[in-house]
Amino acid sequence: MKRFLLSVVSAVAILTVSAQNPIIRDQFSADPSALVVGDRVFVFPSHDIPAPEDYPRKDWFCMADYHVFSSSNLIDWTDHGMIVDQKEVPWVNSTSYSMWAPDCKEHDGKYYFFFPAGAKPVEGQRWGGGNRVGIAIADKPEGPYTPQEKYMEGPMGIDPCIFVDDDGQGYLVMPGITITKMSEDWLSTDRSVSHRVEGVPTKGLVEGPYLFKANNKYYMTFPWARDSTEVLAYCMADNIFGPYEFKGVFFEEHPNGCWTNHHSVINFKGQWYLFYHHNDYSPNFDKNRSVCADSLFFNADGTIKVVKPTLRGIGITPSNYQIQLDRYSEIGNGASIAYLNTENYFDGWKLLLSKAGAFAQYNTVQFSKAPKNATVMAKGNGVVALYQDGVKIGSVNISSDSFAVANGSVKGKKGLHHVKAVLESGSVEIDWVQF
Ligand code: FUB
Repeated sequence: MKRFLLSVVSAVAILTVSAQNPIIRDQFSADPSALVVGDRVFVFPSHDIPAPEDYPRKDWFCMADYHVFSSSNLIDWTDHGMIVDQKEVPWVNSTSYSMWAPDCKEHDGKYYFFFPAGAKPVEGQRWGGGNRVGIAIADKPEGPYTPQEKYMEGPMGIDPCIFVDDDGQGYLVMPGITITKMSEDWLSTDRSVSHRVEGVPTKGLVEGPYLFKANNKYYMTFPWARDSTEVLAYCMADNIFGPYEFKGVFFEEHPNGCWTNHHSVINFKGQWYLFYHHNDYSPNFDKNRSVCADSLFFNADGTIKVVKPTLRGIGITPSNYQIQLDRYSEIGNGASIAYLNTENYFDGWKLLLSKAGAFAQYNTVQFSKAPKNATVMAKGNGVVALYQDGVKIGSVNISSDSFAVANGSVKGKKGLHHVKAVLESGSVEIDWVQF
């Protein structure tokens, strides 16, 4: 009955959000594991929540369930609802709030969702059951998922990752870092075929391993607390069981001091993408994080180019969407951004243009027809000129004490363009622009 209810919740809790970075805007989300299924990308993150009454650790990670999200265009993300809940898994301590980084992969036509959680205390003993790895199985990536009655025998700890090699063989990768062959039914591992990865730094915490393959090379990537907070680093090998060689850092520390990072890498329609997290919607508490994504590129020798996190993120934005200029590709001449509402950070950001020449550029906008009108949600007094690829297409006069829509005529072109807003006079705040 409980599982039936969970399926019903999953079936109705569908919400579509349109996003740049962060890509998930209706809740906190962390530790994203992305999976390509056909022409969609599914993201299985963990779900940070502010600590409720029955969880005493107000300064720590607090995670009670998992949601799954998907997108076909990397811009519109659908929340398929909750798929696994700490209260619904027989072996999980229902008040442990420790559903940390998960992973999901397809095997024999079914989807196997691997998740760590705090196990119920062992009967007759005083101590807890420790962190174990559980599996929930579904026919479709969006669920509904049915959790196994028991956790996997063997692996203990957090951050399970499942890697599927070209021959279909699955491997469980755990922090340590170890790679262990999965048994045929994917419900256990064959511990006689296991390898400890060499080359991994021995100083500073290493967690969240994510193994992927590109151009016949194995990339063992992992968050690493090199100095004060986590960077993303990697080792490379020609064979699944190594030898692996340390290749360095491909994502630097978050400048604002967000302590963790955790990631996954996919190739979707020929482009590589990195999914990771950062505490955008919780600037004062880095245990409430949000999933972001950016493009990833390789050097000619197969090493990974350093990924620079952007606000613009990935995907092509249709011109008739509310284009969030505060998620800019480039900004200059004194332009800045600020939260719209510091009482509710999920309201997002605004762009502040306060002197002539201040600008923000937002790249890759698809105009399905030549734009004739621009709508700007803004406040203040001033004139904002709009450009396509450096060519001025018109301007909008803004004159309002509170956020209101202002319209202006433009004469632009159809096709894929970079959009730029430049303040010509006055001082304004912009929430979004639409064509
Ligand atoms: O989200 C909780 C933990 O923080 C993850 O399991 C780690 O990888 C780190 O991101």
